[in-house]
Amino acid sequence: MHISSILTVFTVCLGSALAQITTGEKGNATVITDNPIGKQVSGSPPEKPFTAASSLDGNVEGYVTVKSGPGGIGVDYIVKFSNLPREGGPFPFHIHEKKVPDDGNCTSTGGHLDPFQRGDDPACDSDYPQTCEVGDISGKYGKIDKDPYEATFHDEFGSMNLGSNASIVDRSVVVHFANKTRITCFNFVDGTPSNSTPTATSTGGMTPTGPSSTSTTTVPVTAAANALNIAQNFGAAGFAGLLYLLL
Ligand SMILES: *[C@@H]1O[C@H](CO)[C@@H](O)[C@H](O)[C@H]1NC(C)=O
Ligand SMILES: *[C@@H]1O[C@H](CO)[C@@H](O)[C@H](O)[C@H]1NC(C)=O
Ligand SMILES: *[C@@H]1O[C@H](CO)[C@@H](O)[C@H](O)[C@H]1NC(C)=O
Ligand SMILES: *[C@@H]1O[C@H](CO)[C@@H](O)[C@H](O)[C@H]1NC(C)=O
Ligand SMILES: [Cu+2]
Repeated sequence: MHISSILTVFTVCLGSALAQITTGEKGNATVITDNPIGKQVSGSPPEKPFTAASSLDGNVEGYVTVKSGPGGIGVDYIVKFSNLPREGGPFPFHIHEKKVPDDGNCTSTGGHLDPFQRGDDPACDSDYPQTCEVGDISGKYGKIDKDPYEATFHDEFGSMNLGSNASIVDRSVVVHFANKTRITCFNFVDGTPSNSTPTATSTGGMTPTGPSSTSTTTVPVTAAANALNIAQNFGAAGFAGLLYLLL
């Protein structure tokens, strides 16, 4: 075999290996560097699921909190889900493009947040998160595979700025069965402690509440553990603010 044919074979193989990475039609996701320090949003599932199933008792509980990453680079997700259906998992979850309307219809949230037009087929390669849909959280970081499920992950591609094509704040979260059926969905609200105290006004079942509302779940939490939880989720400053509100 001539060197040139070996090189040709090598080049062809390399080419097809690279071709297997699917990227967005508009390229790879952009690393976001201008997220406002301290900005945070949070949301929780409503009382009733969108799709009821015999394997589900009430609705999925928990929250998704998103905050600006260190130095304003990307975002940190703090995720907790419990009371999941007893079958039909593992459960994917994503940031969807549109907010949940007042009627709670999860179908109306559209598709995944996908400014670079990657699409969800074929499934994204989590080794290269920049090639995934910005909103494909479980594609990049894993599906909900236990109950309770708790995870935190840093994502460089989410924006906390309204108006950015990768903005998370005015979107929704959808939790699915493995077969893609939408179980529940919810919007984000500003994750300031005043919005997540039990006294926050509610306009109905669809209004998401912040992480501290998880104290209403059946999961037993001591006051101290709950305080720690709040402190971890809101940071020291937010916690001080909450204390101020309580006093
Ligand atoms: C996107 O990222 C992948 C993985 O790093 C890389 O192979 C590919 O060349 C990148 N595509 C573009 C258009 O930048
Ligand atoms: C999807 O999975 C759930 C849970 O197993 C089941 O209740 C539902 O009927 C399935 N939906 C479809 C369209 O297959
Ligand atoms: C939800 O909205 C979709 C279209 O967005 C519609 O086809 C469907 O009938 C609605 N479902 C309910 C339960 O209202
Ligand atoms: C999204 O916004 C970023 C930052 O402004 C920009 O670099 C990128 O090209 C935009 N992407 C698309 C698909 O419009
Ligand atoms: Cu989804």
